[in-house]
Formats: sequence, structure tokens, C-alpha cells
Amino acid sequence: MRPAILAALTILLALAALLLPLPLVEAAPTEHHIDLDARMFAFAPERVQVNWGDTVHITLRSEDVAHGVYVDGYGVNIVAEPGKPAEASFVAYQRGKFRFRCSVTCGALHPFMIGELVVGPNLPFWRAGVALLVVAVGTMMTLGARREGDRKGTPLRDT
Ligand SMILES: [Cu+2]
Repeated sequence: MRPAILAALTILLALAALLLPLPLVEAAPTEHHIDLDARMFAFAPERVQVNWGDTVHITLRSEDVAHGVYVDGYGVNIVAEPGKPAEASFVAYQRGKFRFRCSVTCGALHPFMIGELVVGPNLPFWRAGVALLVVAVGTMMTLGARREGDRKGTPLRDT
């Protein structure tokens, strides 16, 4: 294939990866019941993964002292004392990664008591990755085609 055609194909594919309206099929919203256990100084699970539009029900249980959970970007804040679970529900209406952190000063390492809420799919990230791959492969193929052209002694004409 001629280098110009390869280059044009590369650009087209990269643009497609960035701009095509995906996902063509989005998973139907579901409900998640998350049992979040808190103890000094960690949450279990540390990472909660849901999809955009899902309803999330969190039950926070503390195993030692009073802990809270505050979800960045969602404004959810609940506090659980040992033996007294707390609940909150919210709809994951924003995509991306959000920290959740303990909202009760519970000890020396309290500031490090954090977890992560992932509301996916994280399309911009995947799009950028695919576009990068397409550009990389396309560039290599284009350069390869050019070198082949050099070897044959043919002029480097684009049309
Ligand atoms: Cu805590």
C-alpha cells in the first residue's frame, strides 16, 4: 500500500476510535448492594466498581471504632458505630473515578483510610488507548512502506 493511503487510513481509524458513538450497547442499569467493612485504617472492599446509571446501596459496618464514609463527587456521607451499621443509596450518575474516605477522625492513619469508586466504563481512557495504538501501528507501517519504496528506487510520490 502506498504510504499516503496508509497514513490516511491511520488518521481515519484514530479519529474513529476517538469519536465513534460508543458504546453501541450500554448495559442496563442494575442495583448493587455493597457491604463496606470499615476498620482502622482501611475499607473492605477498597475498590467498588459499578456502571453509569446503576443504583448503589452501601451498608457501612464498623469493626472497631466509629468510622464514616464520604464519597467524593456524590456528597454521600454516612457514619457507622460498631454494631450500628449505616446505609446510603445513590445513583451513579457521574462517570469516572471517585475517592471515598473515612469521615470520622478515627486515629493516626485516618487520612489514609481511603477507597475508590469507579463508575465505568471509562470511555475516554479506552478511546485514547485505542487511538494511540492505531497511530503507532499506522506510523510503523507507513514508514515501512516508505523504506520499501526507497529500496526499490521508486520515487516517493504520494499519488
Ligand atoms: Cu476511620
